Amino acid sequence: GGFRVAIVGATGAVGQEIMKILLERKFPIADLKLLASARSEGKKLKFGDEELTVSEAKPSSFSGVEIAFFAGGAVSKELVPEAVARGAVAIDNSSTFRLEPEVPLVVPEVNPEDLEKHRGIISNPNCSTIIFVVALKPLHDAARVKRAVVTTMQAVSGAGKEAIDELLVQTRQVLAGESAVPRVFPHQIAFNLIPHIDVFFENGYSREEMKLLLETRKILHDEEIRITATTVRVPVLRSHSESVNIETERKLTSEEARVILKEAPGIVVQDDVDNCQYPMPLFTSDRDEVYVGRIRDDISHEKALNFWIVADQLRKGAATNAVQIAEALSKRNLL
Ligand code: 11C
Repeated sequence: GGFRVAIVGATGAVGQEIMKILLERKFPIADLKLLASARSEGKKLKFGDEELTVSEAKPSSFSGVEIAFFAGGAVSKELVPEAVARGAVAIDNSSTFRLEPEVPLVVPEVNPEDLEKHRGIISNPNCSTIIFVVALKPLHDAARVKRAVVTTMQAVSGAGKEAIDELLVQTRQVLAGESAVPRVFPHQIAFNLIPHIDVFFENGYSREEMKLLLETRKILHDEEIRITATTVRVPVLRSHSESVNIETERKLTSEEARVILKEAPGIVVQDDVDNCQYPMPLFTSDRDEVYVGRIRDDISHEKALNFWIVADQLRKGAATNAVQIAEALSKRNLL
C-alpha cells in the first residue's frame, strides 16, 4: 500500500529535505518519482536503500501521481495545474498560488480545517511565515493579537543550495585574505547582514516583508491584524530567527504566554536566561519544532509582549510542513 508520489525540484535544498522527511516519518509510498529541470535528467539520488533516477519534469510526468510535492520556484506556475489536471493533489512550496482565495494556505498546527475545501492545490506558506504563525496562533487565540512588529534574521538556505555554498566559500575566501565575490546575494554575506530579501515594492517594503503580513492574515483568517516587518539575511546556514513584539487586545503577561506556548503544538519553550537558555539557530538545525524564548513583558507598553523565535527553515519552514500537509490530507481522506 501507499501513495504514488512525485517530488518536483528533487535535487534542490528543499526537495532533498522532503525526501529525508518522507523516510523519517515513514510516509506510505507505493512509488516515488523524482523530477527536476532538464539539467538534472539522469542524475541518481538515494532514497533509503533505493537508488532513483531523476527525470525532467513535464506535464506527462504526472500521470498516475496521487501527491505531487513542488519544492518551489517558477516551475510551479506551469506544472502545478498540469499535475492537478491529471488527478494529483499538489502541495506547492512556491508563492505562486498562496494568495488565491480558493487555494488553502496551511500550517497543520494552525489551520488544518482549511484543507477540507481544497480543489487540488494546497500552498505551503513562506518559511518565515510558517515559523511566525506557529507561535502567534496560540497567543492570538488567548488574547487577540492586534499588531505585531517582526524583525527576521534569515538563513542563507532560504535562497537555495547555491546560497549555502556561497556563504561557505566566501567565509573561506575572507579568512584566506581573498576578496569574496557575491553571486546569489547582492552583497557579500560572509561576516555581514543584508536587510534585503526578494524584491522591493513602491512602499519601501520587500516582498518577503509583505508575505509576512499577507500570508499571516490568510492563515489566521484575520484581515485586521496589523503586521510590520523588516527581513534580514544573515550568515547562518539553515535556521531563521525572528524577534517579535505583539500588542494584544487584553493584557497577556509573560508568565501566561509561557504557559500557553508550552502547551501549544509544535513548539518548544526554551526560556531560562539565568542558565543562558534561549533558542539559537546553531542548535535548531534538523529539528521540526519551533523554538521560543526571551518571552518578556514590553516595558514600553501595557498590553505588549516580546519574544524570540528560531526554527529550521528547510524543515518546519518548508519540507516538514509540506509532509505534514500530506499526512493531514491522508488522515482526513482528502487525497
Ligand atoms: C528566503 N523565505 O528565506 C525565502 C525563501 O516564498 O517560498 C522562500 C521563498 C518563498 O529567502
